[in-house]
Amino acid sequence: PAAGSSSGSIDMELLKEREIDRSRLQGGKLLGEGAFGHVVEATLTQPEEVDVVVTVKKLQDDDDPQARQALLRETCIMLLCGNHDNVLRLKGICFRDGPLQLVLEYAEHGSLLHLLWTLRAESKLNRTVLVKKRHIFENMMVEVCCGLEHLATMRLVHRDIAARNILICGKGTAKIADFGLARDMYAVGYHRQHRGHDLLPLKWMAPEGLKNEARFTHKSDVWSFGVLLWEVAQLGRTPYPGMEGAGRIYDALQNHFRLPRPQLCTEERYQLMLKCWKFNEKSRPDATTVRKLLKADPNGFF
Ligand code: ACK
Repeated sequence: PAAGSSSGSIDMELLKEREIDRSRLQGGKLLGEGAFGHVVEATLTQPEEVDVVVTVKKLQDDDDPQARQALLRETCIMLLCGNHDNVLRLKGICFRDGPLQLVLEYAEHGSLLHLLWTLRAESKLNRTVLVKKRHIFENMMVEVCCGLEHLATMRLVHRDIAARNILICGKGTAKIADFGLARDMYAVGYHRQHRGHDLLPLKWMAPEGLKNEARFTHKSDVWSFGVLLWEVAQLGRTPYPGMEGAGRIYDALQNHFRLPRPQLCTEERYQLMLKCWKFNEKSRPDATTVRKLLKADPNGFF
């Protein structure tokens, strides 16, 4: 099943295996809030180990059966995803005797998008900071590729690879984060469909996803990864400013229009982005090839 898709069943047995008793959680500060849900930092007590800091995601309206179903479905997908250092871990879920709560690994440094915004502000004061931090971002992009390779081996498609969904843990490790609620917190990157709750990340979507057929494969994640590279080189700016609507973006892409080359990257890095944005998905590299190309050009940013 495609991650984040509305298909796929809810496996209650699987959920029960990972149930966390809500009395083990002690809420802390609010990290973010939106119309559909909120994210808080919390402490999880562990029977025979030291307590850990975790992140808890809750729905704003737990009585909304559709939202609950969607979150449970996403949880099952995350549980099927297995463990990988570059995919944010789901520690468990509270679903009995109260609101649905997802217990996730805590990412000390927040999202990559946030980090890019901070870097943009810092670099206005002192441009040398960019060159100093270059290797950190190179490394993060390689790590995201490793996460994508893992998802591909698990036959999972993320469908929402973007800087807002990459979280940065201690020591600067980049992790592909869960999906769903970020959509709500960073509404600016999304487009609301006419009906329903669905918010679509149009500007990160490959043409086959934008078209009516709405097809998503590993190669559509590679397209989004190309947009992520562009976000890094643009220090977190939003792609295609002023261009709105699936039809308009699709037509532009079909007419060979692509995001322009950012000033803060090498020609080689831009060529890599263009490879990710091949109209025909069969011509796009897979995540393994992208990772090798990144490593071959270790000073591609800034
Ligand atoms: O962009 P941020 O710094 O990273 O601010 C948002 C906010 O909460 C609302 O989504 C941050 N966030 C989301 N998931 C986690 C997590 N697992 N650990 C730490 N911060 C998180 C996100």
